[in-house]
Amino acid sequence: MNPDTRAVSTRELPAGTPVIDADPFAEDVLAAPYKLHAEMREAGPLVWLSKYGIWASARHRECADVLKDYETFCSSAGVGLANFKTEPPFRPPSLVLETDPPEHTRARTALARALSQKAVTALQSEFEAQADQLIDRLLQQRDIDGVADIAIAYPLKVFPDAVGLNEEGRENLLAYGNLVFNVFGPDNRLRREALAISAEVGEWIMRHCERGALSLGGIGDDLYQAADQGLITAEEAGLLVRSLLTAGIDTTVGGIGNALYCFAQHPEQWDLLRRDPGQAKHAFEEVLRFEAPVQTFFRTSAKATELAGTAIAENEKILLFLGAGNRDPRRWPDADQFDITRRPSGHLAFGTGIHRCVGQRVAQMEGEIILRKLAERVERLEQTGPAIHRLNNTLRNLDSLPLRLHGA
Ligand code: OVM
Repeated sequence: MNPDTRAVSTRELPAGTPVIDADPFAEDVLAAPYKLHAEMREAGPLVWLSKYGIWASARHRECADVLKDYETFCSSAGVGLANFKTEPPFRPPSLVLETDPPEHTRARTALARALSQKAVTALQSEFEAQADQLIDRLLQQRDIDGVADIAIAYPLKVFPDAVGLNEEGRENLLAYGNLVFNVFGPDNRLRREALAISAEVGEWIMRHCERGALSLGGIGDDLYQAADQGLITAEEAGLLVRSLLTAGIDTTVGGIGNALYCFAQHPEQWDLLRRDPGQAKHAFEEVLRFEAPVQTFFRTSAKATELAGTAIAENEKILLFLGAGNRDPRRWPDADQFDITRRPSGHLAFGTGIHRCVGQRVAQMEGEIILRKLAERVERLEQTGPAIHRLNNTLRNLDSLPLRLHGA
């Protein structure tokens, strides 16, 4: 059934349930979501979204509690609005994102090995060299687009290189991530446009997940070696490469773009980072708290349960506003303030629990390196035009950020 037109108003809600009629996936809300986030957060720990007939939470505690209780709130029915038990998924489900234990555990183990601290540390010097080269070029250019020239250019070079892909057709990686994250949302324009290109882009992606498309010694090859060792099948290795290519690009593009946006908008915070570029890792975490690239994920109740005193039936969707939880004043003082001196740990931008981002060390390294090197070499990030957001049902991402780089 079309999730937009489900007859939901008839459901009998527990007495006192806060009802939100606004559509969090409306385009004006996606462009500026934080006002509605605050409304939902203040309405209660758990709210009912009447437009979709689902539960939602915009508070830090409840989002974290749901993510940690993977037995009650499962992922195998999909982590978007569509319920895989009643609507067939648009692509074979992810072996790691859209599964529960015990299936999840094996896939996760293979990915965690390929993305271990040791594997990530081995990438560091190349990631640093690529950042240096990029910044050399951009300081000559001076007037740049922070999104195209840094937030896209850097991750789209270093991460597919690390996975083992060749250079050709990498724009398909951006298109694919963008479309998968749109498909998590309701049946709106963004989702329909994503589905319209999913066959063609998906076919390109699947071809590049094959063993023959991946260079030896890369992260992708490591997953096929796990198949050689019998930990997973070769077919599973291909689908796990697909997970890397789905989750590993648009998310880090968003993180780096949002970082440039935060610092362009808060020059006093850039001055603080410039005084101690060693704080770049910490500062990137504050960016992720403040402007989480992945704003939302859903779970589905695997059994009847209770959350924050409210009864939830079996097989109901619950939408978790991670980006709103990250600005919950119950968890952080002055939560709506971008402040790199605060303690941002505990933010939900990587999720939490058994599905917490398995690639987070790669993402953190990309963000840390690019911010540290920019802070060492750029005195001022002057915003020379309007920041334009790229609307997506899940991601908070920029499309354009005109900048003038003032060399130090
Ligand atoms: C996957 C996948 C897709 C989207 C997001 C994600 C943030 C994972 O295909 O496994 O994690």
